[in-house]
Amino acid sequence: TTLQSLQFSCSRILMQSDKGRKMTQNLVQTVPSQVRSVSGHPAAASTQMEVWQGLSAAVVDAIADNWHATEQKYRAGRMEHYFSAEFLMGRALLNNLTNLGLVKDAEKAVGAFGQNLSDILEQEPDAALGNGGLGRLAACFLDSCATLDLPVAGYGILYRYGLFKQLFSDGFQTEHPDPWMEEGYPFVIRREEAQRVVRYNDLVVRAVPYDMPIVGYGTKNVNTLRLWRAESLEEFDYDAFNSQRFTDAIVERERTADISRVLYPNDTTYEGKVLRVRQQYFFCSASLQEIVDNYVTHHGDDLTGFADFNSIQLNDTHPVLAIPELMRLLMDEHHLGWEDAWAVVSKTFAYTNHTVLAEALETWESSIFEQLFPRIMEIVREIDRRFREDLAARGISQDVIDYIAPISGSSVRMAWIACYASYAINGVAALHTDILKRDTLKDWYAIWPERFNNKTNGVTPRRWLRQCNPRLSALLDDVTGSDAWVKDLSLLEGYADAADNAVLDRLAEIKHSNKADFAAWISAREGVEIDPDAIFDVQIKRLHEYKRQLLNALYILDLYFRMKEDPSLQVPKRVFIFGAKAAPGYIRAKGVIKLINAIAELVNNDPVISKTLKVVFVHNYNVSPAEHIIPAADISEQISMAGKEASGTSNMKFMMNGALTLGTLDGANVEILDSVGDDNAYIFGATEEELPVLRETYDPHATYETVPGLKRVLDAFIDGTLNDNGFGWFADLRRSLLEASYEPADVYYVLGDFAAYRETKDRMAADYADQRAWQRKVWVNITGSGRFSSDRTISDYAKVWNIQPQPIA
Ligand code: NBG
Repeated sequence: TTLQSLQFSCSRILMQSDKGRKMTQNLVQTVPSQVRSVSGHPAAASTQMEVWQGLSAAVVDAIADNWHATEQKYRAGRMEHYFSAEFLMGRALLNNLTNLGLVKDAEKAVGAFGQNLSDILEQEPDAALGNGGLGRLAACFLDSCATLDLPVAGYGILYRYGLFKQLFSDGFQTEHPDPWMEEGYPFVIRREEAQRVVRYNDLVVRAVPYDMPIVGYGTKNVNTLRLWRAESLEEFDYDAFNSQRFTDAIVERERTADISRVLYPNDTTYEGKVLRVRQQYFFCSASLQEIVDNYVTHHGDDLTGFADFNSIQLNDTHPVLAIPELMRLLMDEHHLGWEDAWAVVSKTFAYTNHTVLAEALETWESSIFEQLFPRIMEIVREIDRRFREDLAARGISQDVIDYIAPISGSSVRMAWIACYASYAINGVAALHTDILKRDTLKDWYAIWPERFNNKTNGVTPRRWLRQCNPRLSALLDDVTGSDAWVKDLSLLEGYADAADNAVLDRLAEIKHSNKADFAAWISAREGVEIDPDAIFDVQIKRLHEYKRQLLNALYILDLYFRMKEDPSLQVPKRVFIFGAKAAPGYIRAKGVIKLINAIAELVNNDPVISKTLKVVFVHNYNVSPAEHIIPAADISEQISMAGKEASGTSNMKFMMNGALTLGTLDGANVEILDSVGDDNAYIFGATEEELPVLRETYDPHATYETVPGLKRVLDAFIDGTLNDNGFGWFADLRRSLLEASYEPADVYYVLGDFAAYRETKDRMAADYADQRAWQRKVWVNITGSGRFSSDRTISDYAKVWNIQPQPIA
């Protein structure tokens, strides 16, 4: 099976088309010497890892001139700076080869000394410097900015350990470190000369930048992601070392290294507060120092014009410390008065909110700020004082002022600082932005409505279609007559009616081949055999109660019981596929993982049922697995409780790859439905508008008693059918749905939506039998996905940012 999976990867690569995309010299000449210098051996005697290193170095070599030219050009003009604690980049090599049109060359280059490109690509670790949607969005945005020649740079942290590696032990999630660049990573270049010093009250550290080239598709421009790494001012304290205090000498070094050691494995809330704040300040301060210095170099030392040349997007509240830090730099180091500095700051920042979950609006104890950087705290207090004055003068009530002031008692509220200082505030889908205006940020909206705007998320069609689905990509080339759609996905709209039977048949074949490839991959990776003729029904995203993986699990268990009860029941073949990590401290989420694995065991080991149903939980879900899963999916599960998923982005990737949405009217699902129409998506469940009314009379226990099948399913949690090894987690899950004394029962309306979900999902599976009709829907989805390209999102942002394309000569 490993062989199969390799052959599969191989065919994927060979299918890549480089038509007209070739930008640089032949790799066949450069690769062998790069490999030799990495390994110290002839290329033919080098390991696959060494070949990966050498080929990657050759790619960096191929883009070096353009990268430099792009940087020079951008730095002299107006730039946007994208500040984000997370960039979930995934693998770089194939993406770069694809964008540069060098896939065939690379094949040939490594083939010349007996290597196979697909094997080489498998050597690369995922750069998992993000948790989920928020970090992957940042990565898609960088791809679009480069492809559109926009002067945008990303800034973040070079975490030594990315998001934890997930394994299953007895069906339980276990977490393991992810030292992703320990063997060397050619796609980040250390810029010794550009290092800065970041000062805390109790620690002074060096911030050393590592630059990652961001190669655009079919353009010469190469943008930059700058990731900062913390290092001690001196390698270690020689005095301590010489006087035999070895430990002391090392302690300081480790305290510094802690800052860029590990990404926080949490989607919504954060632990390890002091360290977390230290990290946030670290990359904000270093990045701002650089941006300010660059301004001085090009425009002189009158900083009042700073915002004419610089704008900064705050990706959620994690980089909000940049606001007081820029105030500090302008006042303390460049001698502006408060008013002038504030005038600059309030024209510089824009803020993206990514969630309405209350626990995610970061607040920090002011004591943490006092301890780490008293001067920043002083500035925050002054922002707070002036804010209160400002709002009182506008006649805002004291209640409202107290509620939205930057400081409340002993806590500092990062979202409120962002809202006050930013010239623009956006949500990430139309519904989400509405909820912000009407609810989460309503007091801000009342005062500054002009600041609010929507930017519906998008995903890059390069990685998420061109690169991961070469078969479909080739079909789109054929139907549209060129690859122009890769840079302008909206072109596909014009072909919505172009699907004759020949195209529909090809669509079906493509999906089937992708599913066969995926079956080989899953067999090698998870040891489960699945049938490509089955319906592949997929839910991949972080594990969270609001995303309702539990609802999906209830359905599967109910279907299992229905089939047991009535062996004559006609059920189409199905494979239910999951991928999800739970935050390590989020026990209930871990309970759902164990539950799904227990259901998988029950179903897959049943000699009769397993002929029709299979359940697969893909461990360590990440960007690379997503690239295998998405092209093979038939059904895209987007089943969050309405009003909770800000946007979602896997919904867009699935749509682009021809999976049909089974979803609630939540996040960007609303816009997907708008794009494809009622006949081409499967929508169910309570709407965000209906929920408050429904809740007034909602009785989960009555639902459990009356909706056929629910009682049987929930009782299986505790009657020994499913086993959680005595942890009591399944009983807890059941209680969370049923018992009001425990906490408000069924907060996420799982039981309330169950009947509608089951009806819709059953109907969807039945519809699959008519392949012509199904493929027609698939085609409408693919051709209607243009507005979910991150190129569209970024073009919208570019207007807010007031930047224009700057192609290099
Ligand atoms: C996530 C939302 C998703 C959204 C991404 C990108 C956080 C805090 N939010 O719905 O849950 O698609 O952000 O905007 O990770």
